Amino acid sequence: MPKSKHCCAAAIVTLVALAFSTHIARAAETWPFDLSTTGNDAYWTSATAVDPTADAFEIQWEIALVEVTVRYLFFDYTLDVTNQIPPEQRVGAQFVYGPPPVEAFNSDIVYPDPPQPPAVRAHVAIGLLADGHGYVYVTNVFLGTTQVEIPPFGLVTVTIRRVRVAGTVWAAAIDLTPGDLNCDGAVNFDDIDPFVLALTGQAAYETAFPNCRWHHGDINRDGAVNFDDIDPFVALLSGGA
Ligand SMILES: [Ca+2]
Ligand SMILES: [Ca+2]
Repeated sequence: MPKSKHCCAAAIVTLVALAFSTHIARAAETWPFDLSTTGNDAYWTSATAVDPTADAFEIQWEIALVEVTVRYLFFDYTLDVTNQIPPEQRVGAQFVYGPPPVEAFNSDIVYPDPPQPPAVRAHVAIGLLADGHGYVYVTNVFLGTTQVEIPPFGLVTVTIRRVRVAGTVWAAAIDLTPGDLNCDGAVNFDDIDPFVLALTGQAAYETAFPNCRWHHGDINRDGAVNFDDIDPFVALLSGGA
C-alpha cells in the first residue's frame, strides 16, 4: 500500500546488479531489515559494516514484504499488501561517493497518491552511517484509514494500526582510479578512447569495458561522465591534477 513516489527503475537495479557481479568490490554486505511502526519513528541499523574509507559505495534495497495491521470491529487483521506496490517501486539502487554518512534514498512515501487523503504516509531514509553501517529510518509516520475486503463483511473502512516493512539492503565499498578508463592501472593516452566512449553513456561504456568502472571517467565527482569532465581529464593526463 505505501507507494514510493521517487524510487528508481528496475532497469537501474539490473545494471547495478550486473556491476556487482562483474566488478571487484573491496567489500560488500547483504543486510536483511525488518521494521514496524504503530506511528512512532522506527530505526534499523545493520549488524556489520562496509569499509567507510572507500572512495564510493553502491547501495541497493528491496522491499520484500509490506504488511498492514488494521482493526475492524473488535479484531485486528494483518494483511500482506506487498503486491499492491508495483515491483519497480519496491527496489532501488544508488551510487554515492564517500565519505559516509551517505544517503541512497530520502523521500516521503505516500499511499494513495494526492489529492486523495493519505492512508499511510512516512518519511523513509536509506543509507550508510559514518562508520559504514547501513540504516533504514522511518520517521514522521501517519497512519489513517483505508478500505479493505474482510470476509464475510465485504469492503469495509478500517483504521491502520501498524505497518511492517521488511526487505534487504546491499552495500558495496568501491575503490576508484579516476582517469583510468581502461583499468590497466595507469592514467595515460591509452585512456583517451575509452574516455570518449564513456562520454557517450554508461551502458555503451560498460558493454565495452565490463570489468572497469564508468565512474573512473567522472573526474569532477558529480556522479556522471559528461563534458564537464573533459578539462579535468586532460589535466590528469598532463599530470596537472
Ligand atoms: Ca589506463
Ligand atoms: Ca562528472
